[in-house]
Amino acid sequence: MEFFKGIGKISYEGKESKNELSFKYYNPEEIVMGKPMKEHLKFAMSYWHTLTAGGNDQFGEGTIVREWDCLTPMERAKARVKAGFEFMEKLGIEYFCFHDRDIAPEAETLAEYQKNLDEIVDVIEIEMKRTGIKLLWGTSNMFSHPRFVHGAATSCNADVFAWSAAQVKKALEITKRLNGAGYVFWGGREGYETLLNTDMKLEMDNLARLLKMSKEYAKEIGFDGQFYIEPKPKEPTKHQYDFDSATVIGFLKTYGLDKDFKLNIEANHATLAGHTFQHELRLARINGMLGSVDANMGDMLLGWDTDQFPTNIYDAVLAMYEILKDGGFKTGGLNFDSKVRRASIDTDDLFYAYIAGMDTFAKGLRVAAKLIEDKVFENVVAQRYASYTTGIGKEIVENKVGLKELSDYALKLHGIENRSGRQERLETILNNYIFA
Ligand code: XUL
Ligand code: CO
Repeated sequence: MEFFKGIGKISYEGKESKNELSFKYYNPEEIVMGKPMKEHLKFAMSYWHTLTAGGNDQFGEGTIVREWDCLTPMERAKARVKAGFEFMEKLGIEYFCFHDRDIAPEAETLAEYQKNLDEIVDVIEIEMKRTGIKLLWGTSNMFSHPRFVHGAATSCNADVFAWSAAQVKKALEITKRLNGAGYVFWGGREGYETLLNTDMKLEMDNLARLLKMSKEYAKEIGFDGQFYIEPKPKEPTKHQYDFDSATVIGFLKTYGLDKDFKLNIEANHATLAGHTFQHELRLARINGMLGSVDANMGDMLLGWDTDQFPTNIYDAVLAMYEILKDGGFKTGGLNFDSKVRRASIDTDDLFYAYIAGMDTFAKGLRVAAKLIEDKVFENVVAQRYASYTTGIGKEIVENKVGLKELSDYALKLHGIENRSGRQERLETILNNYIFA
């Protein structure tokens, strides 16, 4: 059965093409910096936003009706699998990501729910074999159900901690069964609303405990996929413990978990934290923890996570710049944690959305590669910090001097000369690379 009728395989036609259902920049097999674009970009479909989202928000019900909506819960879940794989095949997307709850309906008991999951995983496994599409990462939804009202691993209720552990255990087993390259922890409700009722120390210790147990269990079952934490500063809780890259890196180091995790950086989460997307990626990169990316964008005028498809070329260039400088994705990829707007109710809106995101990142990749090949920023940065390559600067970075030696040196200085940061010149150069 075909779900997306009337839409065939989307192919690369180049920027002159007038066919809206074609790629203008994403040419999967084209070689950029020694490898095909598709291997650089590793696009993934988010199961939740693509197959289960219905357009509902805090103020209104769902607006989007899909063909599978009229089916019974398990039949609907199976139809979604088929639709998802058809969608990915048509777009040439080779990876997907899911939460346990996205793929199968919850049931009265945990055991029944797990049975539902197994039944759907069977169908997913068949589709993966048929198409060659792979699992980028799996995760567990421990935020939607009312039981997580006080959090999951950080809940004040130990039964909820136990339930969360059971959910992660099963999600890890599924992810291993589907040969997932990674596993994500996004702490949806791992935060607080008020400190007046919160034992912050216990909550953070418990969060680390669950992560440790998960790592141990993964080892036990032979799952060697990469573990990630996805930072987000707020929403749904007022304060989320995984606030941003810097906070997560500090947290992991405090609990001795920094060798076991990398970061999954989401663009809209970066902006919610008051950072640029590039800032979050840079911080992860320089700490050797850049793992994967949730590609989307927020609306600068709205203070929440709008999860829009990324069409901002400036951000895409700078994100790809950081990813290329990190040597490219290893286990990670670009997961479109993005959803169509509530008013985008047609089925083909999904195709337009993904094409827009994929073309934006493809162009971003091309521009970033050219910037790196031409060493545009590298030369500028090298020159800017040249004072650390000789003389007193060299002694500083080689840890050969202390306050006394530096004071002796400074006392002999006759005025200090600084050079221009040349920001506007650099912004112009960057624009010219984009416009080219
Ligand atoms: C929520 C979010 C999640 C994670 C996976 O803001 O980004 O969908 O990516 O749980
Ligand atoms: Co995300």
